[in-house]
Amino acid sequence: MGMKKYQPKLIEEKWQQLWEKDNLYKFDPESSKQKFYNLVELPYTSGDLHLGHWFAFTPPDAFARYKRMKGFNVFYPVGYDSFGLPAENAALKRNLHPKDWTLSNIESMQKQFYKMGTVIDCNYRIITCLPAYYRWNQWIFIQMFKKGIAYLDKALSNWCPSCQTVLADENVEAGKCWRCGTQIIKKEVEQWFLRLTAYADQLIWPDNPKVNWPNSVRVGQNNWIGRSEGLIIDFSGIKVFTTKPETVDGATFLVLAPEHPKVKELTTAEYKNDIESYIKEVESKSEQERKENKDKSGKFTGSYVKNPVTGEDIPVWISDYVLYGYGTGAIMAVPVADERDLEFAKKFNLPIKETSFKSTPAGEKKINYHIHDWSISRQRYWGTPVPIIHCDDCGLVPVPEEDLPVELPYEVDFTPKGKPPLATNEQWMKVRCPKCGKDALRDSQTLDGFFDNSWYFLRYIDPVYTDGPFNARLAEKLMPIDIYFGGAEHTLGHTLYARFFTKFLKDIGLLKIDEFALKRVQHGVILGPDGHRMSKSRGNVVNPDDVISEFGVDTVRVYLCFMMPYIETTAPWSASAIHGIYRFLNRVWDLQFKVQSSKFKADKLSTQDLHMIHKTIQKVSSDIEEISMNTAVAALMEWLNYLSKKEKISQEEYKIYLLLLAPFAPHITEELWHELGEQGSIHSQSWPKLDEQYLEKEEVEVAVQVNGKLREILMIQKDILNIQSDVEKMALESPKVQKFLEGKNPKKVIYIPGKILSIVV
Ligand code: ANZ
Ligand code: ZN
Repeated sequence: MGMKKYQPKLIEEKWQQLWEKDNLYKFDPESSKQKFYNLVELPYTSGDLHLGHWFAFTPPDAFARYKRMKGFNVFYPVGYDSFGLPAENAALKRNLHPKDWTLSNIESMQKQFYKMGTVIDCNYRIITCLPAYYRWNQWIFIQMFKKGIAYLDKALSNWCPSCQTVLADENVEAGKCWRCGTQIIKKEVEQWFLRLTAYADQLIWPDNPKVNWPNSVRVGQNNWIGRSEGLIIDFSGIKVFTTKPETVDGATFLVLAPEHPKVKELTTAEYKNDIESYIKEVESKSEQERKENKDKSGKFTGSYVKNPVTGEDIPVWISDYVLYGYGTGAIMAVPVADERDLEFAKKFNLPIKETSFKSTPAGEKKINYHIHDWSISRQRYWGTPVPIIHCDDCGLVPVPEEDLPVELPYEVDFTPKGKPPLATNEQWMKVRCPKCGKDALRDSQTLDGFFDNSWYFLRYIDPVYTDGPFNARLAEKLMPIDIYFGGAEHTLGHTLYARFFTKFLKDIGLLKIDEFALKRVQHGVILGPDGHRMSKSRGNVVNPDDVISEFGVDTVRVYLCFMMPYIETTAPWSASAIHGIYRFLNRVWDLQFKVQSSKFKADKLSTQDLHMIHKTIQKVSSDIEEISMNTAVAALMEWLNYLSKKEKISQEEYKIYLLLLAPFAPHITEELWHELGEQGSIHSQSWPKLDEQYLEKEEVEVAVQVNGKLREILMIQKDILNIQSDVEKMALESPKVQKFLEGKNPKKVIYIPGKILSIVV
């Protein structure tokens, strides 16, 4: 006989150890069952699993358990995104080495995952900062280099003076560094780029994609890519890009970006000082600021060009609202048709002229993209070394494959000094050129962490594979990812980069798929009890360890599934609600004492019992499929209320209850399952089968009028009640209605959902 009282502590550790001992969650990639690749974005190794991690991982874990019970071969790995600036900054602050700091964080995070009671098979884990992983970053980088997708270039870049590194545009927030908040400056830096623009067209989402990604993500990515078709038109040797070539007759001046190379030759002596001081002024602005630019500023160069349609001489100005990195870096201004141009014309008293909207001159067709090539290298230490050798004679030479990995040296002075830390380790830097054998130098930059996490999901499949970046045979079996959970902050950036890598890997013949994930689900954010984002400085951080020691893991898991919808919502932590969940599990526990022993089989289930069973099976299953965990748990609470009112409950209904609750509360259900005398784990059972005959057909009466008179009452099923076309079709097919239509087509049909369908003939 088991415990009288629910004591999560005694149950939870016991089962976690038994599950591990029995290899319950061992994944077999060769299984003949249908695969299901369930994935959550890998966590960054910041130290502890905070409540946000628990919220991100718990509903997916419940989902994975449900899919297992539905008979799928579920693959649910987790790894550690462990390179990057935060580790380096944190280590600097604590006077530790980033590697030591990171590896000890991983150890504690690993323990916390274990404590969560997840179904994750830890044998499939990757740690991106270890050579076994990053050698394949280097391998992929070299393939990209050979195909011209990775290239070295000088570019005016966002530079964080405090972190002493280049930042990608997405990492600049309102002109400031996303990490440290320092004002970004512009600096010309030699760096590596990935030619994202070569894939821009392929990355644009079609209207009806074959995969199930949220519309908001697809629209966001398409806007970011920003494909735009137009013409290049020549104004006395200055080329402008326009999407409205039909308005050339309304172009009354040209505006060049201040960085445009022609500015110098166009500027006349009289305006030289003006122009030069304006250029200085603009240098400090970020691209984002320039795009948002509210108050127009600019200067006249003193020169004129010919409008190719009207033949008039029009003045040439410079202004920061024209970006050098887009189109040709020069525009024709049409104040009547373009608001920014109008604002500029008004401010500087420039002419405003009508356009015929028919004045297109011949020009060269051009497709532009707003997205830039991806700046991928950082002038910092804690990342994958760029596997390229700089030789005075041979130029850029990739490290031969057999010499990979180029290991990141441990002994490096990584305090920011304005030159990459790796460059300070001369011994490491010096190398022989693989082509000519002369003295050469390594590349001193490292890859951005977003490189690591653009393909990690392929490495999970066989983390110890040595013949290539990933096991292509198994990848063919297990890819694409069936559901990819993650944060909304990765709409731009990570998920687009991963799509880009997928397309590149397909181009070099390693993959056969176009998209890496069939479905994308973006979770919301859990706030502190005060309704603000949890942060140490606010003192509103809820520590999962504290709550677990008070209520147990299962309560926290059920709470996280129940408190709010998983998908893109925010809600505060509620201390009273967690008590409510704890009471709920206690009631589930106490229900065992009402279970009829199987000797009393005669005690049959009533029609209403059967109805409750199957209604709940249906609701919980379909809600879990939709990742609507909160409503699934609510349905279980409703059924519990029903069961609690009964004198006795049957083994059969209690078993089904436990099976439905198992994905959410794996420990308590396992314990109670065994209390019922079962031998195998509840987590290896099949999901309860729905028998539709026990579901009430939920139908609603809808009155049908023809020319204002009631002619028919239709019984409409609830699920189509709001679909006018379906209800209308049923009405028009009804013989009673047809009689009054007299073969005529309805002139007008008005539908008040759930009430009246009114047909006028
Ligand atoms: C004349 C015109 C008339 C324009 C009109 C628009 C409306 P998208 O759709 O983003 O490609 N443009 C071109 N290059 C630019 C640059 N480097 N910086 C700022 N603006 C630039 O927009 C293309 C339009 O944005 C172009 O068409 C050009 O203005 C401007 F009624 O030419 B248009
Ligand atoms: Zn050489």
